[in-house]
Parts: sequence; C-alpha cells; structure tokens
Amino acid sequence: MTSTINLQDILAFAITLARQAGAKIKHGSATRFEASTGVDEKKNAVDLVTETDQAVEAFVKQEISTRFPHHSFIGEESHAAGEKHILSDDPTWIVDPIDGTTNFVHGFPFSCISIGFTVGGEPVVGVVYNPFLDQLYSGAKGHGSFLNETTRLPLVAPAPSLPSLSRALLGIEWGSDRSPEVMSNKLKSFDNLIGQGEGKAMVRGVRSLGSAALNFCAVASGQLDMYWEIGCWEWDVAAGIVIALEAGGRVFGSKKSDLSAECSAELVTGRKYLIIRGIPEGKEGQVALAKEFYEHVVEWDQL
Ligand code: LIP
Repeated sequence: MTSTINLQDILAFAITLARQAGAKIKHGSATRFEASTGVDEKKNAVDLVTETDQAVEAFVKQEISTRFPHHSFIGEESHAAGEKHILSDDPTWIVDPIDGTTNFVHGFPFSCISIGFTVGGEPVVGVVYNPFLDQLYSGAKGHGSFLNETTRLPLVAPAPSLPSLSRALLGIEWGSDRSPEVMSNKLKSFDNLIGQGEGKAMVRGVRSLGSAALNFCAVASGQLDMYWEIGCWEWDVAAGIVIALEAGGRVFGSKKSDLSAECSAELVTGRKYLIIRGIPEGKEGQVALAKEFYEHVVEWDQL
C-alpha cells in the first residue's frame, strides 16, 4: 500500500500544514487570556483543552479532507467530541493540534502540533512543530528525520554509546491521571529509576517536557537517551514514532510485548511507550537496555 502513496508528497503537505497550524497556535497563545471561554477541562482539572486546540484541529482536518478526501482522520479533539476511531489499514492522519496544552496555557514554550500519517497501521510520515521555538521535526519512512528540514537527526553522529541505564538522561511525564493507583505505580517506578541502592538504576537525570511528541523528538535528536510514558494516546506519539525510528531509535510498548517486534498498530494505540535513541550497540543494545529498564518499572493498564 505504501508504494502507491508518495511519502515525499505527504511529507511536504504535512510540513506546510504544520507551519500554518503553528501560526494559529502562536496567535492563540498571544490572545489566550482574552479568549472568552479560556480553558476547559476534560477528564479532570489537569486535562486541559482550549479554543485554540479545537480551532487548529478543525483547520487541519478540513485541509486534509480537501486534499485527501479518501484518507481517514483521528484527532485528539475529535475523539474528545465523541468521534469513535479505530486505527485501520487505511491511509490515516493522526493529529494532536496542540501537544503540551498545559504548557500552552501557562506560556511554557514546549507546545507543538503533531501530525502523523499511517498506512497499514504503521506510522510512515511524521511532523512535529513547536512554533514558539520555531523547531520543526520531520521524518518519512526510509528517508531519515530532520530538524528544520535540513539538519539530519540525531544531531550528533555517530551517536555516543549507552552501555547501561545508569548512564541515561530519561524523559518521563506525570500525565493527567493523578488517581492514587496510577500515582503509586509512577512514584514507585520513578524511585526505582532515579534512586540509589539495591534494585535502583540511579539514572543520570530525568526531564519532563510536558509533550510526548517533543519528548520523542528529543530522543530522536539524541538530547534524551530514553523516554517512557503510560497513558498518552496515538495522536501524541504517531508522528514522533516515525521521527525517532528514522533517527535510529527503537520504540517499545508494554514490558510483556515482544521486544524484537517492529512497530505495529497495536504499539501505536497501546498507550504504553518506551523509546530508546540510536546507539552504536544497535538493536541488540537497545533491546538489552529495554529489558534493564522494564526491570525497574511497574506497568498499569491506562483507562
Ligand atoms: C500531553 C502529552 C503528555 C502527557 C500529558 C498530556 P496534551 O498531551 O503529550 O505526554 O503527559 O498529560 O496528555 O493533552 O497536552 O495534548
């Protein structure tokens, strides 16, 4: 199926669309305190949505349906409005109009639009654009991934070695599920990763950008060694998966999954994600790091 679709055309369209959406996001940010409705809540007080999220998704959805009327569309705010979606084999656009909405509301400059494109359930084109820092990450299957269209990722090549978890700078997120059970699992996992002593990994550090898509891009760039999150959605990760894979990264799902398996629709929609940057030790080294990582974390099924 991919062979009948020109990925370079899809990529060029997605880049143009991301920049157009980015301008709307920046305008929305500049006027965010004047907006009549301001900020709304979804599942709880920390799961936010704004008029700009909704307006940008409506714009992007319209542009895609005009250019590609036979393609499917999955969007965060369409889902929130009750549109049912199943990631099929059909060419599908998977969009988060503003990934990092809390950052957008607070003026913390790590928000982006994430535009992913899948065929056969596999992400094959991804564009993530942070208009506040004017950083556009892009990737297409078999064509590499880039920052601002010309700087190939990872930013440092050859990538430095990563012999163990203890040498890692790790991306994590607190997410929007703050229920006691989920928080207990997160805190136990984070303690095992950051702490010192028996059963602890004592990673070099942890960072939370507040955007899954930008965390994926930081791993693709080589600025983070790994990123782990349970609870985000396919619209948060579809674009970032392509960008990370094309930069030599490897994406894993649940600790119970086949760690040698390639990316699948089940992984994209599985809501459990571990990404490890490209390393000289290659796939074998990445799988070994994933196994070491999973020994330190407690998983849960995100509702
Ligand atoms: C965000 C994700 C992030 C997660 C946040 C939030 P949003 O997406 O990118 O990984 O930790 O809770 O879900 O809601 O800003 O589009």
